[in-house]
Amino acid sequence: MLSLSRPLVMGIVNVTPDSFSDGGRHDDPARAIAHACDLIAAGADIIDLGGESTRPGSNEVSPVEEMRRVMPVLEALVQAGSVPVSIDTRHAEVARRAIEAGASIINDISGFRDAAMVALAAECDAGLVVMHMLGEPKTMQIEPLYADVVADVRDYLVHQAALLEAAGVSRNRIVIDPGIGFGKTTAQNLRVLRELAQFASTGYPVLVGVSRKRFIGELTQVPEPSKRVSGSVAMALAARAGGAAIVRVHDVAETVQALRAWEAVAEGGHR
Ligand code: HH2
Repeated sequence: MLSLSRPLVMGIVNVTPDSFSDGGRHDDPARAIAHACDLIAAGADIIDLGGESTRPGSNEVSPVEEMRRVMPVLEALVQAGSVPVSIDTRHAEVARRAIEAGASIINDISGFRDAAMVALAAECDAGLVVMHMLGEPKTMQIEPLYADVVADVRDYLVHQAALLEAAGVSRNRIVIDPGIGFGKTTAQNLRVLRELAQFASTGYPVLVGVSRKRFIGELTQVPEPSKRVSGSVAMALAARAGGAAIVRVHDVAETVQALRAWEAVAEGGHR
């Protein structure tokens, strides 16, 4: 099991033609594997492998196509064995194949809504990331409404975690994620980040994914996602300050360096 005594960096590898930031760059297995190796060399503690873009407005990809994209990469990374591999999927068939092939974490952006995903979670011993998303990627950004975004999202995550525990999953396998950008306006994303301590105080480790997201572009007026690195690093530090245990990022080297520096001040680590 991964230790959470220091913040962990989860490096993103999207084997997709259409992810919002790196779509089409690693959609061939050899390129995806090389990119993952670069992220590991840059200090990634975990690789999060995805075969479906879930950017706002995207269409669902079939599990067969998703497996075709991710499995060769997953197998190579598991064989290399340097860091745990997380499978970013909302499809139980894909998660099952990935676990059978040696993935250590299921990262489900639909928050284990699917009973088949809950059953799989109960059968295996993988780590589980339970993320909040309002509805579906296709429609989630159309007027997202909450009574209170922080309380609603936190209560939902605690409810989903309890559902997993009731199915037999031990609490220490669960990580919660408020799902920045998944059915949330810029103001709602900022409120969640500002009040992240309310998620951390549930007792579950918190994962935050802000990397290169649209709201950073909006706040900093940078339309091109790959140019949002500094804004993303700043947001990752804000998440860490709010108690995030894991940050999910594209720019691993930059984030690792920033976290080390921040940590030295915050924790008085380097004496
Ligand atoms: N964000 C994305 C995908 N998966 N998983 C978790 N747990 N948290 C997140 O915030 C999160 C996630 C979206 O980012 P990306 O993978 O870069 O883009 P796309 O969905 O277009 O592939």
